[in-house]
Amino acid sequence: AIASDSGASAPSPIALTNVRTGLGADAIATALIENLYCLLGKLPQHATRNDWYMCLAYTVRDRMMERYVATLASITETNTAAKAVAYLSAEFLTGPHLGNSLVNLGIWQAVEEALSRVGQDDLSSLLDQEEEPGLGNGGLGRLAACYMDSLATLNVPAIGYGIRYEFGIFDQAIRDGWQVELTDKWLRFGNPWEIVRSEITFDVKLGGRTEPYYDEAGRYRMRWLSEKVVKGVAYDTPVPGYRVPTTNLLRLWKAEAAESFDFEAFNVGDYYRAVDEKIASETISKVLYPNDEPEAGKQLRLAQQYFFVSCSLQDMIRLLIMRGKPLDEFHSYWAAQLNDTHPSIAVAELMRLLVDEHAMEWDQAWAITQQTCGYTNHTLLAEALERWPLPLFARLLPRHLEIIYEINRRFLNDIRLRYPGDDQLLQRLSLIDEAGGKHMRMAHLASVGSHAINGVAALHTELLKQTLLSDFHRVAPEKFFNVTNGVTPRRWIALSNPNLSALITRKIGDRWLADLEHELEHLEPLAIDGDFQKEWQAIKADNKRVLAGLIKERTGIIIEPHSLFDIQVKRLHEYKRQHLNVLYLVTLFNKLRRVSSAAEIPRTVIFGGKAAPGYRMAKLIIKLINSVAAAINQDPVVSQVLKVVFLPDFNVKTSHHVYPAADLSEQISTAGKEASGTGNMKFAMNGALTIGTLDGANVEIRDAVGHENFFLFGLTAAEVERLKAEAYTPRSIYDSNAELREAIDLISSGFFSNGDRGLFQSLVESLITRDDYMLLADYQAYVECQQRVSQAYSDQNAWTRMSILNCARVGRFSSDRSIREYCRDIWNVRPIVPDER
Ligand code: T68
Repeated sequence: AIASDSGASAPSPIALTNVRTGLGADAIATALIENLYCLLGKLPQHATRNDWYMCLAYTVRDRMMERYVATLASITETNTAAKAVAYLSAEFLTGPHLGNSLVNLGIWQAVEEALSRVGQDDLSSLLDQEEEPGLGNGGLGRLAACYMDSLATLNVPAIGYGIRYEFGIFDQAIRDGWQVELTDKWLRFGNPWEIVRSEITFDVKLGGRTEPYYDEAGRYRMRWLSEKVVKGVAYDTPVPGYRVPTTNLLRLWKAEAAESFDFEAFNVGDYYRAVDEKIASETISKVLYPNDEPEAGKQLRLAQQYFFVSCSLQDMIRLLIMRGKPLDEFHSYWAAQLNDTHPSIAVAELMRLLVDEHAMEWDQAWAITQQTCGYTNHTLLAEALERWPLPLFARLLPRHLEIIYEINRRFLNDIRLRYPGDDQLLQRLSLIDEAGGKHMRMAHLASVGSHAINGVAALHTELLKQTLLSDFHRVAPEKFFNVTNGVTPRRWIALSNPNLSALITRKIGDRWLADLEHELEHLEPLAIDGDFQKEWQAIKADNKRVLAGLIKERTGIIIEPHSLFDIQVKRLHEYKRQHLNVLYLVTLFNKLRRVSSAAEIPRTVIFGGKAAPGYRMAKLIIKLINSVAAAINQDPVVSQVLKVVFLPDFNVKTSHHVYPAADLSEQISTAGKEASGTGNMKFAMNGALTIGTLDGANVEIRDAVGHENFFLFGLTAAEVERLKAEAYTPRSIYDSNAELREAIDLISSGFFSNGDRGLFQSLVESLITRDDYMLLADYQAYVECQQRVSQAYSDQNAWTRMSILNCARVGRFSSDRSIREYCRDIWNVRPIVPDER
């Protein structure tokens, strides 16, 4: 057991002192001072806020180490026989660690008390001090972080494997309404949460050529003579479960130069070349790629993917051997999940390691590979699918190309036997796209190499089976699963909405945070309880005041906390249709300038999100939002009832203040385009009502909360497809809808751009001529739906009842439920509680 202040601890092989483990305020206060002296070398009177943050972080990390060591032992010791999960992901968007750790360890109050004993009364300012690791773009990276939290909470041994980017997602500033990107120097002041494992390193080969040879047994084999080698070094971050003995780890790889230089042999020139090579090696883990970037410069991205996958698989083999298990039982001890295709080179790399490095027969290696791997798809958008030009692939990974050709040859042979004469089918299934310049289809590699393929929401999985992977579904239907996404209630309710959390606990007890699916629904009867409604409203009002303060601080804009907070936060993308929201705002602006606004329900419309640096249309939409916001906020009449805010630099930390303050959640993507969405779940859990299309997990959220508690509008995915097939003509909608035309014409007129009629022309053109994302088709339905929202909000009691029901009924969108499904359907792993010493 963890030694505590009060109780005696069980005998431990290594005696840790109370200062390192004690969970009471005394021990924590002592530890803070010790760390201040011993780790930071400071006197309390000279310590800065960051010093206090650092020593608190170390103090908290210390308190995870006993469980972390025990959990790691369960993955490395010979006498434990549990299967573990390796979650392979190019992104982990963890957000700040401190607050989450306090929640999961259950030491929030003890830490507050300890801090006040050492003269630090403001925990929240220390929480604010943490620079978040922005090692992800958006939903996919954040999902990986929620899943790590749930794995630990469910006592499933797991390692999250990824890349320790030196620069994460850029920081966003807004200048003159435009997005400006600033580098994210998150490691500037050090990272107290990670432990460098200098002894855990692997060599990763790149480039060069292959060569056949005969081994000692006279067998024909292949070897890879690489052009260069880089070294991966492990950096571990503990991932504590919520009040359980398990603390898993995130193991992120940093690229360094392989130390193979013979310094004595160097002359001066070679010395500098050696340093150049060091720099070149380190670029591999330098920077996170934004999504939606165009093809160029992609070689480095493939190198990043291969780099982290190779280190991770080598590490998994090392850990298996440490446990004394033979390599042919690899799949009995590891379930590897591929988070989208970014780690899909794992299929070829595992084959290479087993066949080339460990001399295993192909068939056995292939069976192991397939049984080990599972593939999660996160998108159907054609432009987002990973395809590598063959020449680029061959240059970087010549041996993997050969292996993939062999996988493909065997796979297509098998298909040929089962479906004789269907050459079209072979072409469509092939791992190689022969059309145009040849490409490697990574989704096909992941599908062939995995025993399970899953989509991330019911609708998405159906569409996956019917469209993108329909041929794979035809030849191997048993591989397909749905696992609807989920989010962790620890971060997204307990940490970000502490007052709501306390209220819920007061009413239904404290089990809900560990069992959202079954416990949260006990709130339901309270939806019509007048006193409870008042408390609910008061908390929402408080949260709105906090967000209003943050907005004032960041943008200077003063908003009315009693207005309806209508929020759309997510990455900027045309399919997410932030500009549909803008069309509605311009329509409302036109209306409010004409007629008295006395009857209008006051609204504050808040946007947040980053655009990929190379995505011009997305950046133009940010400029449009800011331009329309300026006009509305300046208008003396309209601004009485409508304010528009673009909150800069939306990230995990900011989002803690956003979801709890929302009345209305905007989930308005073109049906069929948003695989799942996860922000939609965070909003609903915090009592926001959704205005949304039948897309992604919205469908399931609506079914869960009740159709009468959800504002639905727009075309279905099937209707979108049908309309597209019938030659959709947005111009005819523009011609026939006067309000819409007025809104678009006002944008074109230069009204929002100081008379510059050219500024938004490309955006307007694309809407009127192509409208790929069907904004005009859904415009009228959206405007009318927003009117229903306003009407509903005018009855505060009815609204509050709906708000409570939204929260009470979304328990199934806990990532704990998702992870249980992965464990049961895909990984075949069971919880094990590590030995508490
Ligand atoms: C998101 N995908 C989906 N991709 O868009 C969202 N892409 O519907 C879903 O809820 C979420 O995944 C979790 O399943 C992404 O976030 C990326 O960030 C990304 C990053 C690099 C390359 C491509």
